[in-house]
Formats: sequence, structure tokens, C-alpha cells
Amino acid sequence: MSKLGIAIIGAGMIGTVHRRAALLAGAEVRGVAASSPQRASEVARSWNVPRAYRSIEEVVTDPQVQVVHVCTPNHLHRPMAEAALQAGKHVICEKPLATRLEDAQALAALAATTGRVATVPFVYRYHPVIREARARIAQGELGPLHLIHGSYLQDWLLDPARNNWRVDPVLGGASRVFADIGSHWCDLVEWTTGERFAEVSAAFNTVISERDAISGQSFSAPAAPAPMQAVASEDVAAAMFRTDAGTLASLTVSQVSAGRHNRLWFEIDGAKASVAFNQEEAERLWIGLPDQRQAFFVRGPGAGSAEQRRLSVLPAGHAQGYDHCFEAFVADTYRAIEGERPHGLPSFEDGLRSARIVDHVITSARTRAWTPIV
Ligand code: SOE
Repeated sequence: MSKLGIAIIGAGMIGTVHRRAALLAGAEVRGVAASSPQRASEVARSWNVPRAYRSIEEVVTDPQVQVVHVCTPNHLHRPMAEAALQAGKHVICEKPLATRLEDAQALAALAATTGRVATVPFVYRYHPVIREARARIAQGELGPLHLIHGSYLQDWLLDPARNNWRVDPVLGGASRVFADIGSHWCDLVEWTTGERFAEVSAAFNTVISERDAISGQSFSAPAAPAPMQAVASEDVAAAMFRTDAGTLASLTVSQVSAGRHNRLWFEIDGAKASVAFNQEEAERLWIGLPDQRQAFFVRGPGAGSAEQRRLSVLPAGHAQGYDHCFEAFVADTYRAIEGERPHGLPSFEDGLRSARIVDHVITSARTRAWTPIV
């Protein structure tokens, strides 16, 4: 069988993650588009790929390309994904699917019309122990849920000298920390529990009111001092949810919490047992039991649910992490293109669901009111 040809639009941190995952899944990277034709040429040279695209038209008219990976800043997700779908390509579009709910609705509708495979990398679903937690909850091992709580904390924007396109609402969207990382937590918790958030009460805070000008660097401070810019997106957020089953949930999100680099954490407490997951220690799932008992389920191919074993590509004790999640997600997207139906593959419908939650979180934060998620 011939190799799947792919194009990557956007050559920042996440573009390189997509590239590696695509190569490992057996695809051929036909070309790359970047923030300028010159940058595209530089990246094409260093990736050793045949084409440096100068425009989205060049990407979507390349007959060698079957899948377009959209890895640009958020405001470009809709036009890029739309052009690719209209040209008959399959699409992997970075989250958030779009910066406005209407745009996410349009993309999900278009994907459904074209029938192409269209996925969004909510990749934390691909931690094997997440699959284990989901299977245990589905089998009733936790009993009815009593409470969900957690946080997603980072610190890469703690320093006011750091800035990034995500901070600018025009490029990143009206919400920053919630849309960027709160969205992952919500997707993960809804998917793991099978319950859906039905209403929300949220609050945002911008704790660093001015930052150095955007440097173009993703996760590093600018080399030279630049004039300060006012910040118009939130650094921290808190949200309370009630699910459709009546379970109360609370979430704290931050990009300014010193020492927390990418700590997505949640605990789900049921009538019979609890489970807790920490993305920074994703080799094990904590299980809390009555009568002073606790346990850990350790990731590995030798035990646990079928999905946990499928995604455990290394033996227990040989740590898997973020990259493996991404690789499994991209491989599953390509399997879907071949006609398979991989379990838990996050689609544009899931991207739309996320955009809907973010939209209502923003409304709740603005109005200071409990808001139904409809
Ligand atoms: C930056 O906050 C970021 O790279 C997010 O954009 C990703 O979605 C998350 O997985 C890790 O952090």
C-alpha cells in the first residue's frame, strides 16, 4: 500500500510534534507551510521534505496530499481546515477547533458533509491509564459519581517578559487559559466519566496586566527587552460545573503557577471507589477504596482493559508520555482514514463540544452567573 501523503501547516512546537507522530505512523510528509515563505523553505530543508508551500492554495491543490495537519495559531484554524475539507482532504486540526463557537459549528458541519476524517488532538485521552479509568467507570467499579475535582496548572507565562500569540485575543481567541488548557481537562473528564457538563459558573483573572511584546517564540522569553503590552486574556480561571447526572465538579486552571509545568490532574470520587490521574506522572492511576485501602494501577501491556493494553506500547516501568499519546492519536486518525473505527478518537464533533463549553464558560465569567451549557 502506498504511503499516506500529508502536509503540515505551522512549524512551531506543535507542528514538529505532529511531524514526528506522522512519520512514526508511516506517513510521508510532502510539504510544510509556515508563517512566511522563507520560514517554510527553511523548515522544508531541515525536515528534508519536498515542498515549502507559499499559500494554503498550494497546500490544498497538492495532489500528493491526502491529509492536512493544521498547526497554526488559533485564528487560522477555521480558514485552513475549511479550505482543506473543501478540497477533499482529511484534516487534523489543532485545538481549539476555532476561536468562536459559530466557526466551530461551521467546521463540524462541513466535516460531516464531506465525510472526510476530521480529528482534533485531545491527546490526553491516549494515556493508557486514562483508558483504564474510563473502562472501570463504565463497568460501575466506582459506583454512582459523587464529586469530580481537579486542576490544569502551567507556569510558562509566569514571567511578564514572556508573551505568545495565545495571549492576544485576536490570534488566540477571547479565552486564553481556559480555551488552551481548561478545554483539555473538560474533554478528558467528560470522556472518562461519560457524564457531560450541563451548567457552569466560572470566573477569570488576569494577574499579569502587562507583558513584553510578542516575540514570535513559543515558550521562551524574548532575547532583547521590548515595550510592554497590556494583557487582555485571562491567566487563571476557576469553574464549577454540574453534570447531566447531577455530579458537582470543580476546576482550577492557570498558566502562572510556579513549578507546575503541565500538571493536568483530576480526581473522580464515586460511591464505591475514587480514581486520580496526574498527567506529569501518567504511568499510574491512583485508586482510593474504603476501609483505609489505596492502590495504584500501573500502566503496561500485561493487565487491565483492552484499550489500556492496546496503547501500552512499552512494558511496565518503561515510561510512556505525551509523545506516545500524540503518536497513538495520529496513528488512529490514519486508521480511521483506512476505514477502521478506533475507540475514543476525538473528532470535529468533540472539538465543537469543547468550543461550546468554552463559549458558555466565557459567558458565565462575563455575567457572573450560573450558565446552562446548551
Ligand atoms: C500550551 O499551553 C500547551 O502547549 C497547549 O497549547 C497544549 O494544548 C497542551 O497540551 C500543553 O500546553
